Amino acid sequence: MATPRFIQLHQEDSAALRLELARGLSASPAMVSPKFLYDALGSRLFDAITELPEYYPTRTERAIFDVHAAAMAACIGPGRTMIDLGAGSCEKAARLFGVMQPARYVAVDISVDYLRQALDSLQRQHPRIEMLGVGADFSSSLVLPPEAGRGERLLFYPGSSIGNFTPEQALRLLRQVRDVGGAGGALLIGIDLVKDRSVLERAYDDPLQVTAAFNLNLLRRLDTLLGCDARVEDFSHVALFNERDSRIEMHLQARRDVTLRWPGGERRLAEGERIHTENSYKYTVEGFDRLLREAGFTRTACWTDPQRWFAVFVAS
Ligand code: AVJ
Repeated sequence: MATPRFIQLHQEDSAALRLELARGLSASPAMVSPKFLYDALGSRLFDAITELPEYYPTRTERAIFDVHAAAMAACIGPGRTMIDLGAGSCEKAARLFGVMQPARYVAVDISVDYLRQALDSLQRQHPRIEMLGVGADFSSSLVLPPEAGRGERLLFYPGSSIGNFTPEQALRLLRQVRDVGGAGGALLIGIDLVKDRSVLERAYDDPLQVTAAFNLNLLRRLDTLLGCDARVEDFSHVALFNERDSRIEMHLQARRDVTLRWPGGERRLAEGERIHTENSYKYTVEGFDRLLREAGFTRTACWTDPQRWFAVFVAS
């Protein structure tokens, strides 16, 4: 039986991460990249978010696949190398193996360690699919190791994860995806759509406060990674829909005047001042289709749920 292989590409060192955090906290307005939301606890809290009734993206995307995956597969064709960007538990891709029939599966995530367990058990269930785990941060640049092979590629980027990037950054990434996919390449991508403000804001500020915990957990990471003495009690979770920029923003808002101190720096925040922690861009079907074409994709198809809350695109 085949066994999965694993490769860790370059990993950011702790000095670089400290510098990035210190710079962000010193900026005006203060900001911290959403990539810091996902430590072991943060990843679990995100998984819990996906179970919330208010957080519609995960289950809506799943429902779209349940109804339309066969039609998507007809556009894509079998025998491809399926490259999963931000694979995590590999669960979303695994649900599609039956209908997409990939020859090879390449799971990419920041930490290769997180992929080991998932891929080992997945390989047992799908002994005929060749599997490779790649540890890489593709947010700055998307490069795959030669081990990913030269078969026809299907890039898989579900969950509206591309929403964390500005449209300019998203365009850059989509161009890289097109390049990595090559001549016969295809992209299968999930996109959250613009909708009523109240629906959007409840999805990011749920009554059970799981999203608040997810956001506030960032303060604990400031302590671990930067040695910054931020106190969770000093901040509250804020999520708002910025209609002009078509994005949900998450912030940590100071409940009182706060001074954050870390080795080599400090940042004062007045009561009510915020640290910007995440953007989650929402697109229209037309707007995202335009972005795909700008990125060099010439054929696109799109499926949505009946409420048109979420969209899945196939582009080639
Ligand atoms: C993982 C980036 C798709 O933007 O909806 C969920 C992250 N943040 N709740 C999103 C998130 C707050 C999520 N993405």
